[in-house]
Amino acid sequence: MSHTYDFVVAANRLPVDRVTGEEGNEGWRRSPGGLVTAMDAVMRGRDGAWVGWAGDPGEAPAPFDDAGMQLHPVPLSEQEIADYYEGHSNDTLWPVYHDVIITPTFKRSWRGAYRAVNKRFAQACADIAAEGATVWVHDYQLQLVPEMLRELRPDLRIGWFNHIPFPAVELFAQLPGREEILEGLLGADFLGFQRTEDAGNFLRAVRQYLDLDVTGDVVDLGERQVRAAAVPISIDVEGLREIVESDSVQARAREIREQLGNPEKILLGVDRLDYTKGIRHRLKAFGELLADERLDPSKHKLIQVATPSRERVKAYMDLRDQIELTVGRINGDFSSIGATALTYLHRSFDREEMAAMFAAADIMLVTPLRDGMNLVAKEYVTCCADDGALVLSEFAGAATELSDAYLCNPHDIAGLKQQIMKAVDAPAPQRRQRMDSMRALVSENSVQQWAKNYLASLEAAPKAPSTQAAS
Ligand code: GDG
Repeated sequence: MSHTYDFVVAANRLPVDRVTGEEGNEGWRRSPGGLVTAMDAVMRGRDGAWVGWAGDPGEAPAPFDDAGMQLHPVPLSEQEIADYYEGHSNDTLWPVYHDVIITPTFKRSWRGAYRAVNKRFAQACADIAAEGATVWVHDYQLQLVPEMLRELRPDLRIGWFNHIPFPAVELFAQLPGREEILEGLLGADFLGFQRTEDAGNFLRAVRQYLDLDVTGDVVDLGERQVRAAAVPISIDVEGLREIVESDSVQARAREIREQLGNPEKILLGVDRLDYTKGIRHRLKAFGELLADERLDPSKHKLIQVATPSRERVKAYMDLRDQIELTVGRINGDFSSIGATALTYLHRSFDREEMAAMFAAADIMLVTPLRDGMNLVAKEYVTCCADDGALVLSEFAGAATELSDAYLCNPHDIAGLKQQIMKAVDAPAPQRRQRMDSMRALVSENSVQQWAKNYLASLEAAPKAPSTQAAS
C-alpha cells in the first residue's frame, strides 16, 4: 500500500507554480502567502500532505516533495478549468458570496463540472489519508468535498474553512443547488468562518433549507453534530516584520518617497483587480477630493497596485477597462509634466517591494465592498510607520478586529471622502495611538496562531459515532 498521511490539506491550488529555468529546465517555485506559511508550520513534525491543482491543464504531475511538503496534484482539463473554476467557482459562487455586487451567472453544466471536480478531490484525499487522519479542506471551490469524503472515509476528522464571506440567507437563496452545498459542508466536523456573522448566515441557511435543529453554533444531524464558528485568519507577522525591517526595504521605502517627489502624504491601495475590492469607489473618492481641492496633486500622491486576476472572466475584463478609464481621466485632469497624481500599477511585485510600499505609505486605503478578511489591512498595520493611518471598509472581515481604523462605508462616496480626509488631517498622536493598538492586536494573532486555533476547534468538535465507539 502506498504511503498515507495523518494530516491532509485540500485546496484548489497547490502552493507552487511551475517555472522554467534559463536552460529550459522545469521546476517548481513555492508561491508566497500566509496560508502556505501556516500550513508549513503545521505540517512540520507531522506526516502531512497537500492535495490541489498544479496550475496547468491536462494530466497531473506525479506526487512530489517540495521543501519537505508532500504535494499531490489533482488534474483539471481545459473544460473543467472553464466550467468548475472560472465558471461555477468564480462566476457563480464568488459573486453570490460577495453580496451579488455583480450579477452571478448560473449554468447547469458548470454545476456538473463542480460536482465532478469536488468528487476527484474527495477521492484524492481518501486515497492518501491514514486511518483516523485529519483532513482540512479550504474554501468555496471545494464545498462538496466534506460530504463526499465522509462517505468514502467515515473514520476521518474533517474540517473546512471559508476564506470568503458566507452570504445572508436572502442572497444565498438565489443559488441553484443551495441544499446540495449545505449538505456538502455538513459532511465536516467543524466549519470555520472569518466572522461570527458568516457562521450565523450559514446556520440560518441550514435551518431554513434543510430544516435541521441548530442549537447555538451546533447543527444536530441525529447521528452526529457539526459546529460552525469564527476563526479569523491572519498573516505571518514575524516573517513580514523581518522583511520590512531589513535595511534594503527601508532604503527602498525612502526611495519610493523620493521618486514621487517627496510628497506630504502617500496614499496607497493594494488589491487583486477584483470588483469586490472597491477600487472604482476609491478612485472616484480620490478624484473628487482633487477636484474639490481638498487634496493637492503636488502634495498628495496615490499609488494603486491592481494585481492581475481571473483575466479570462468577462466581469474582470470589464472592470479593468472601467478602472483604467478612471485612472486616465484623473491623471489627465490633475497630473503635470513629471508629476503624476495617481501611479497605477497593473502587475505583481515581490514581497520586498510590497513591504517597501506599505512602509512608505502614510495612508492605506482598504475599501472593499465585501471581503472575507482582507490581509492587506493586516500587512499594512505590520509594516507601516508608527503614525501610519488605515482607512478600512466596514465590509471587510478585518474591520471586526481593526476597529481603530478610520472605518468607512465605501458605497457612500461622501462618507468615504470624509474618512480619507480625517486620516489625512489627523494629528500624529491620534494616528500613533490608533496604530499602536491595531499593531498589538495583529501581532498577537499570527497566521500560525490561527492554524493552531482552527485545528484545536476541529479536534474539540463533537466526535463522530465511529470514532466514539473506538475510544
Ligand atoms: C481571500 C479573501 C481573505 C497582492 N498583490 C500582490 C501580493 N498580494 C497579496 C497581498 C495579500 C494577498 O495577496 C491578498 O489577500 P487578501 O486577503 O487581500 O485578498 P484575496 O486574494 O481576495 O483573499 C480575503 C484571504 O482569502 C485569506 O483568507 O483575507 O478576504 O478574499 O497577502 O499582500 N503579494 C505580492 N505581490 C503582489 O503584487 N507579493
